[in-house]
Amino acid sequence: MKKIMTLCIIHQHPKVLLGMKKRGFGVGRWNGFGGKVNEGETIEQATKRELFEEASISIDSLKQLGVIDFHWNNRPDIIEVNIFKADKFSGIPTESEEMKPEWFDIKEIPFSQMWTDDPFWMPLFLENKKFKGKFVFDENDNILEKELNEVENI
Ligand code: 8OG
Repeated sequence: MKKIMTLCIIHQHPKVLLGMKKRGFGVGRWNGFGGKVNEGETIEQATKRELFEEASISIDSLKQLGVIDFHWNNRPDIIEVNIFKADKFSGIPTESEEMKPEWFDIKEIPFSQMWTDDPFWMPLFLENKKFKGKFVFDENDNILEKELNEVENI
């Protein structure tokens, strides 16, 4: 089964807003904000909802830059992560039960404490390039296969 997920990173050059995931899937890693798309919601609505739930900030406009399918060699499910950028927001990034927000200079993105695929697509993201990809992980989240292509349209 394919799970549709969202991921949103606020990029106010030269900084990005990430959050330390405090519980659940991806715990202990810095990431953008996001989660599952609920029934009856568009992907964009889910992205805005998750950003508000996890960091108490609201966005009006957002731009989808990427979509990546994640597979594991020991699991049947596939995760489709829709990756968005926003540059303006209202509210003050605030720690929630799930995430602790923090700004990082783009030269100091903490890749060693992030998902192992992030260093591959983050440079495209930072340059506002659109991309599609597929990563296959083993049970320890090491990359077994990767495909990543810049595209004209998502
Ligand atoms: O609702 P939950 O906290 O489980 O959502 C997981 C979040 O993690 C969601 O925003 C999507 C995101 N995510 C993955 N896989 C990967 C990945 O490989 N890299 C990054 N950066 N984010 C990921 O589910």
